[in-house]
Amino acid sequence: MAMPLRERQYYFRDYYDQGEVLVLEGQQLRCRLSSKFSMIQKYESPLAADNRIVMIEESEGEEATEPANITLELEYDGALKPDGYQLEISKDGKIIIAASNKRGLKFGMDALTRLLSMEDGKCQLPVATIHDEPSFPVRGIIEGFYGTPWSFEDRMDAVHYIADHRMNAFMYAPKDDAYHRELWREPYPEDVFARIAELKQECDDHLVDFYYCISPGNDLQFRSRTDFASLEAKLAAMISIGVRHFALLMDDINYALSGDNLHYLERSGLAHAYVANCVHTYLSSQLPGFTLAMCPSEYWSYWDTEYKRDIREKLHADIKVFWTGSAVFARQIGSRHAQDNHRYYGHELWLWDNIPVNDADYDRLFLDPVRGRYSQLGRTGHQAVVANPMVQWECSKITLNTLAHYMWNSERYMPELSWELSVREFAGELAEDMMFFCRQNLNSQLYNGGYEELNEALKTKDMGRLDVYFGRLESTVSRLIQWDNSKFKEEAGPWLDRALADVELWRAVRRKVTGTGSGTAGPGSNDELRGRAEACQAFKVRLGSDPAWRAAEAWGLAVQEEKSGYRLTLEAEDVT
Ligand code: 14T
Repeated sequence: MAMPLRERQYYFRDYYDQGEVLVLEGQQLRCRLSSKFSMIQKYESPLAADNRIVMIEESEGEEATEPANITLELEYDGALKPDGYQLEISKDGKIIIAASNKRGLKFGMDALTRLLSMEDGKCQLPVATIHDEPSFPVRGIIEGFYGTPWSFEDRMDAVHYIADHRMNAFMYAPKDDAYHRELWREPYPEDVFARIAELKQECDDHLVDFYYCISPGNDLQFRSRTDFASLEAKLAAMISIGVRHFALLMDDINYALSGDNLHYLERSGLAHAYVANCVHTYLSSQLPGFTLAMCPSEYWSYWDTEYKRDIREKLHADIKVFWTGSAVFARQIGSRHAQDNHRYYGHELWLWDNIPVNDADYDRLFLDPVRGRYSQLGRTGHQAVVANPMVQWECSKITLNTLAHYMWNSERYMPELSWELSVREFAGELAEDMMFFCRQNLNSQLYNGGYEELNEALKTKDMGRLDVYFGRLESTVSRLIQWDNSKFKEEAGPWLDRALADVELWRAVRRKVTGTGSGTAGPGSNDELRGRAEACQAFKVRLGSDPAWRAAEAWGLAVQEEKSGYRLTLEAEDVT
């Protein structure tokens, strides 16, 4: 199906057409390629990711079996921002893609793929002009959470996901990869290192920048030569497999200096600037071009401090500084905080966005869109936005897709529309069910209002509405359980099962309060209620909307004990 006009206008920064359509014979776009982008023509071959688009070699003398049906010209345009592109599809069957780097060409080709549709066995393209450029030069994912790190399969998939969503960076920083933090001095075991090398290669093949991040802050002796040698060796190993982008992370450590560190370095800001500068010097001696970012220990406050001043004054000007917006999980990152912190840190800022990470809420899934980020963050010193995802990679895709929209065009970002598009891309025909499930699983760090329809029904203790709600929950979840995305089912399985346990608890509550059923056992009894409640409690996970316990609470059958814990209040068998 052709991409609807509304989506084209949202997805591309500038999109113009006059409603004209170019119809081409055949089921494929067969391109006669002429490149002025580069003399090295093989650059262009990996760019066509879709088998509906093929490049035709029309060498002299021999005729190609099937002739080209379009001319594709690739051009270099230095006025375009890195990763940006211009795409022109004209009436006379000529397509021009201009870009200032390879990634821009790739995104131009991806745009062409999105616009291409098949109608009656023929190719259709809108006669259109597109000008598309990103809001931030660096856009991506930082695997930076606590808990079980992603598998290498997940990471490979994440790299493809990044490349397919106009992002360009994968940052490797799993807190519980021992060699990243705890044992930062130790080299990687050979087999793990081989996997990292494969991952880096996959990044190269998909035009994604691989960042290796290291967190030595827990026990680094800042002036120790052996410690710095360990750090160098770790970086050297990465350099040997072609890594050019690095970050030094000083977050979540006890950063008060003691012993020699205190004696020689005086303040932690000076110490952190010092070691980052040493790394910078080392990298300069090894590579003509590289990126170095650092995450300060004070990465989440919105006020100025002595620590920030030391970073501002002493950190090498080329080193980028991460921050998360205020309070680690920033509900809002507005122009004021952004501007202030840009001044306080005095360096290019990189937003480490703690969305949709759930390592502080291991019992929850977060499936809502990013909200509350300043639309012009890119104009207040921010050159990067990277998202810290959930332990569950597949489930992170919904939120990450909305973040990718924000990263590409923050000025136009619309959370609800992005959510809808992302859910549709993720779940296809099951989009409606998925959206309902998403709405039960909103990010508790950003929002804690529950699910609207449920709230209303609970407020008025409207059994009819609650029946409808729980009926919908049951049928939705039953369909999701039968869906053939096995990865989703594996990750979200506990939450899907928990939803069904909630439905059963609701039914027990309902029978209890309406007095259907009788006796001390069986339907409507306290025993039944206890059994269903225990079944819910046995889960380590819960829906954000917490429907069944809240229903029990509404009828005085349960009380909330702590953030997520409920207890039945049945004392004797005669409670009604
Ligand atoms: F470096 C940072 F920008 C950052 O966010 N660091 C960690 C991060 O690894 C973690 O995934 C994230 C979400 O929990 O928050 C930071 O870690 C924290 C933050 C806290 F507020 C750990 C404990 C906290 F109390």
